[in-house]
Parts: sequence; C-alpha cells; structure tokens
Amino acid sequence: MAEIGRSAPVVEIVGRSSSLFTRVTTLFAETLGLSWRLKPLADMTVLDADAFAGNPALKIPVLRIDGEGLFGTENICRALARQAAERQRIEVVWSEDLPNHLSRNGQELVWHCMAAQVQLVMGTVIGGLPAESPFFVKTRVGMEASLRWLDSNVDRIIRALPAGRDASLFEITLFCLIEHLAFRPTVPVRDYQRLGDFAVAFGASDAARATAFRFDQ
Ligand SMILES: N[C@@H](CCC(=O)N[C@@H](CS)C(=O)NCC(=O)O)C(=O)O
Repeated sequence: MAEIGRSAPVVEIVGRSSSLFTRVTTLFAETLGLSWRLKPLADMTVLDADAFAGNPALKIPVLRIDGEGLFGTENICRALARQAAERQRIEVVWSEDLPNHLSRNGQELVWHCMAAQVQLVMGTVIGGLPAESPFFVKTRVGMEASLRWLDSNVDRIIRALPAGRDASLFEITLFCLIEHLAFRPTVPVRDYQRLGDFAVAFGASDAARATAFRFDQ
C-alpha cells in the first residue's frame, strides 16, 4: 500500500473504544490518514437517542459530519473514504468490488458474526441473560460455523482482492471481528489458525495499534 498523508480537519466519531463496529470506523479513518477523535458514549444501555448522537436505533458508531449525524458503519466508512479522496487518490475495495461469490459470502459472514457478537455481548454479558437460552445457543452455533468457514477460505479471499489497495472493507471488518473475539470472548477462537495468522499480520500496522480496543471508553 502507498504511504497516505495525514489530514488536518478532525473527524468526530461518537462511539466507544471497546466497540467492535466503532473500531471498524476508527481503523478506517486511521488507515486513510484522517485525523479523528472519539466522542465516547458513556452508557450503552441508555434509551435516549440524543446520547447516540441522534441515532434512533440506539447504536454506535455515529459520524458527526456537515452538522448532521451519519448512522451505520459502512455509511461512515464510505464518508471517510470520500473525505480522504478529496486530498489524494485512494483505492478502497468495497463489497461491490469483491471479485467472486466466495469473497461476497465471506463479507456477508463477517457482518453476520459481528452482529452475532454484539447480540452475545449485549444479551449475556451486559444484559445478564442466560447464555444457555436457545436463542444464544443458536447464535453461537451459527457464529462458530461461520468462523470455521472463514478460517477455511480467508487465504483464498485475500489472494483474490485487487492488488495495490489502500484498504478493503473485508480485511478491516474481519480483523476487528477477530480482535474483538479475543477482547470480549464469547466463542473460543484458538482453533482458527488461519484467522489468527491473518489477525497477527494485519495487526502489526501502526493503524491497527493506534485503534486498539480498550475498556476505558
Ligand atoms: N448496523 C450498525 C450496528 C452497530 C452496532 O451493533 N453497534 C453496537 C456496538 S459495537 C451497538 O451499538 N450496540 C448497542 C446495542 O446493541 O444495544 C452499524 O453498522 O453501525
């Protein structure tokens, strides 16, 4: 990847440094050389949309941009990429650029596992609901099968990504998922050798280190 310079204007993301979806956006911003700051949401359990920067779904992250809140991680990443592209040419690989059904399935399963991880954390860890409930058992079974699938296919998917990219949504979402499973364990990850290798290699970048999960916000 080419060296990307750092921008002057600061991008504000409402979220938490412990949040899986927030990390995708901060890692995106960092990778694309944008100066960003996190406006922490103090309590994920509040029911007031104002606390979530106006997001009625009560979800983070939200990007504050043009005097408005932009909801949804992929929307935010695209807005960040547009901002970065105003300064220099960048190559980002989005879902529509994935070259085959294998890689499109891979992106779908990453998004699925991310949503499942949020359900497990919000339900069993923060909500204190029983982990043996059939709802959470099915969530874990589906997630583990998806992780096995990703472990078997990650190398082929990454090999098929366009060369010369500055970033890909697939790699950034997958990396954040694998790291979050280690940070907030819900299903065991030690058996996924290829995913582990990918996360170690991807996590060596300055951008990954600068956005590490933390419990303090
Ligand atoms: N579709 C949303 C999902 C975001 C999401 O699930 N965020 C989690 C934090 S990682 C959240 O807000 N959880 C609070 C909750 O589910 O109540 C997006 O793409 O941003």
